[in-house]
Amino acid sequence: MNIDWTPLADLIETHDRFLVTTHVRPDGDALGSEVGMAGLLRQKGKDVRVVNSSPTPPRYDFLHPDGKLFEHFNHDVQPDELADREVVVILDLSAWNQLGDMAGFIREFRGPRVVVDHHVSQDDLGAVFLKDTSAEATGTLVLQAFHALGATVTPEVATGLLTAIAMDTGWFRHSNTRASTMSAAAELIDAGASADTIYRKLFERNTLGRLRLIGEALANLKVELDGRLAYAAVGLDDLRRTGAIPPDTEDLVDYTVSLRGVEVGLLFIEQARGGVKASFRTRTDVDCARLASQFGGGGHRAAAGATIPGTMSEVVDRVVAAVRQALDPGRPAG
Ligand SMILES: [Mn+2]
Repeated sequence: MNIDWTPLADLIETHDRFLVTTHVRPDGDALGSEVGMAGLLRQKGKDVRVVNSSPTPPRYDFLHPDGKLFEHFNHDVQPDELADREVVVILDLSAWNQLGDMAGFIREFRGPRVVVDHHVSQDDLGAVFLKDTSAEATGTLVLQAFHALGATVTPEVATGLLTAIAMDTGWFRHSNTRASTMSAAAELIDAGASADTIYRKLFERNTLGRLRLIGEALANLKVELDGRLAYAAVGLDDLRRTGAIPPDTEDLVDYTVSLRGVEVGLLFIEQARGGVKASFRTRTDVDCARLASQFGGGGHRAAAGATIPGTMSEVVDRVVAAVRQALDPGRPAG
């Protein structure tokens, strides 16, 4: 699927001050795509601020070595300091609830809004949608924008976009990895991204807290339906006890689907602000986006999530019941 990038080209033609943002709890695709989009806009002579509703996880600090690109909304930057922004570019999300603390600001934003994204679920964000749900990552779409707008991929941008694509494909292992994914990666490596350096930054800088948290989560892994469903839960007290921080739970859900015979893997993470984040993964044709949407969330067929009100045990019960129903429709609910 090819996106028509004319709306973005037109906005670049007619505006100067851009705001770039992404979803809460940003991942590699979110932050790497921001590096790319900021690079593209700056190359076009634009004034760019990248402001996120969540802080940048330490795992991704290498994406802005001077520590200045990503600004934390309401912390590094106050809303009134963004009053001069003319256009907002929203990356890797299409749902209001993914904007976190910035949702109110974006709702009231008077200038044009552009969304560049690959998620299936979609709210009416009052935006121009530059979207391809078949893309493996938003980073791939940003790379397409470089081509369409005749911009040069610098080593810094290449590092961001390779991180984006690598993280959303599970380092080129998941079913969304295609020949074109590898071509994009090759182009980015040619442009100056170092795959081995990025790999080490992402996967070989674990903290002791994260490793201990993974150990505890696996020690308490639950298996149901003769091994077709596996799930783990991380409570706030688990974080405290192991010395882990909330972003340390990233990718932990992948262990649940690594178990032989598992069709759906779930990870439940208690949220400091209340409620529980549920992550859904499958390696079969179960539709995770649909499962998550039953709980007000969304995502992709193979990977989705929802933040659900309630205590850990209530949320686990409800979600596990829904997955049981999806895996075994003949069986009575509950
Ligand atoms: Mn993504």
